[in-house]
Amino acid sequence: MSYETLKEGLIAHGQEHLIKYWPELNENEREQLAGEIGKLDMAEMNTIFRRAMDSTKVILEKTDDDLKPIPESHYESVPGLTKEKIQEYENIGFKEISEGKVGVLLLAGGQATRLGFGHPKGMYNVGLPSKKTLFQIQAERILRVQNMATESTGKEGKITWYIMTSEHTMGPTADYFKNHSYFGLNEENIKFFEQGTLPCFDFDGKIFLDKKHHVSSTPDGNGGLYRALKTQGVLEDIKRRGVQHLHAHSVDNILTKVADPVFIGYCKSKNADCAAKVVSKSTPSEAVGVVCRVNGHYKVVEYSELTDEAAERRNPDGRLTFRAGNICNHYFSSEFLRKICDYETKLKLHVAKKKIPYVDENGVRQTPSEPNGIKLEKFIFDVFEFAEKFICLEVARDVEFSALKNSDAAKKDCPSTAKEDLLRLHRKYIREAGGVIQDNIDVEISPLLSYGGENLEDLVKNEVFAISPFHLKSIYESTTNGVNGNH
Ligand code: UD2
Repeated sequence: MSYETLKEGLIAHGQEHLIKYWPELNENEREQLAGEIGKLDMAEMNTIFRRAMDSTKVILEKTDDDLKPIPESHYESVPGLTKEKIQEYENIGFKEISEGKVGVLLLAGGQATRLGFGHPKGMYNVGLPSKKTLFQIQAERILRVQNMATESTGKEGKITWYIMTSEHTMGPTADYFKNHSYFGLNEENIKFFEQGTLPCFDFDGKIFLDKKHHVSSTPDGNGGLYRALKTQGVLEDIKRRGVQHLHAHSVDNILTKVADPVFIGYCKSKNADCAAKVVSKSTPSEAVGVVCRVNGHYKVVEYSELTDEAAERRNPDGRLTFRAGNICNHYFSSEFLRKICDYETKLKLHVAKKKIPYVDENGVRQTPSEPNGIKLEKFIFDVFEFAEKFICLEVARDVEFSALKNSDAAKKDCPSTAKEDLLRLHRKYIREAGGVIQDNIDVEISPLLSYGGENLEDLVKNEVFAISPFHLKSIYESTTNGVNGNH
C-alpha cells in the first residue's frame, strides 16, 4: 500500500495520527506500521468503538424479575446421576470419539498476567511430583480417553485438538509441543490457530500508538474464538474431518476432563447445540458468573449484576437457586459453531477502562497512572442466547474444577491450590480403588494410567501408600521424567 493510499484511508476515518511519525521511521518500521494498519478495517474499527461506548451507557441495573434459573429439564448433575446413566452417556461419548467426531477447542490465548508467568500458561508446572505442565496433563488425558474409547468400541479413538493461541502465545506454544514430540499425540490431529486482536482506543475513539511504528492492541478475548475459527480455516477443517462435537475449555483448570465422553454423550443424547458445564456455587457471595435465563435467553450473569436477594435465594431442598457457576467449559455442535461464526460481528463487546501506554503528540511514550482509554474483549459465553437447545451439566468441583489464575501470594486459584486439589482428588481415587493412603501422602496418578479414577484397582487394592511424593504411572511411561516411583 502506498503512503498516499494509507493516508487517505486514515483521514477518511479520523485516524491519521497513526502515521504522524512516518517521516522518522526507517524502511522496516514503515513496513511494520503499514502492515498493522492495513489489517484494520478502519470503518469497522470506528463502528466497534461506537458500539462499545454505547453499551457502556446502558446503566447496569441489578437483574432480578426477569431472572430465572436453568429449567430442570435442561439441567443434570453428575453427582446426582446413577452409575448406569453416567455409563450410558459415557458410552455414547466413546462411540463419537471412535468415529472421529469429537474435537477439543483449547482456549490458550490468554497472557497469564495475573499469574506473572512470562510464557503461555499451559507451559506452567504447578510442582507435581511428575513436573508435568498443564499442556502435558491435557495431552495425556486425550491419549487416555482415546484408548478408553478404543477399548469400549473396538474401533480406534481419534480426537482432534484445536488449540487457540494469540500473537503472544502462538510461537512459544507451537515450539513447546514440537520440542516435546506432541506428548505422544499424532501431530496430524493437533491444529494451532491464532485469535485476532482489537486496537486500544482513547475515550474519543482514536486508536493509540504503542510505539511510533506499532499500533496498540490486545487479544480480542476468548470470544475471539468465533472469528478465528472462520478466518483461520478451522471451521473448514472441522467440516473436512467430520467433527460434530466440540468441547471448548480454558487452559488453566488443572482438573479439566478433556474431551469428556460423559459431557459429549449427555449433549448428544439431548440433541443440544450448546451447553455449559457448571459447578455449584460454594456460597451466595462467591464471585463467579452464574448461568441462567434472562428474559428467556440463556446467559452468564456476572456476580455484580445479581441482587443480594437473588444470590441468596434457595430452593425448598436448601440449594441455591442461582448456583450454576460458570467454569469456562462448554460444548458446541459443529453446526451451531458454523451458524454463530456467521454473525460473530454482532457479539457483545465488553469494555474495560485501562491505563494504556501510548506515544503522545510530542513523540514521547507515556505510561499513564490513571485509566486513559479502553480495551475491548469478546466473551465465549455470549453466544448462549443464540442456542436453540442449551443445556447445563453440573459437575463436582473437587473432581473437575481448580483454576490456576494467580501467583501463590494470592493463596487462591494459584499453583499450590491447583497442585493440592489434584493430589487430593488422586488420593480419593486411590481410596475408591481400595488403596490405603493418609492425607499427608502425595501420590500423583498419571493421566496415561487413569482419566477419572478407572483402571486403578489391580495396582492399588490393599496397597499402603507410605512414600511421598510418588508418581503412579502407566507401564508405557518412561522412568526418567522426574518421578520417584513406578508401577
Ligand atoms: C473465565 C470465565 C468466567 C469463569 C472463569 C473460571 C470468560 C469470559 N470468563 O474468567 O466466567 O468461568 O473463567 O475460571 O470465559 N483466553 C484466550 N484469549 C483471550 C483471553 C482469554 O484464549 O483473549 C483464554 C485464557 O487463556 C483462558 C480462558 O480463555 O484459558 C479464560 O480466560 P481468563 O482467564 O481471562 O478468564 P477469567 O478467569 O477472567
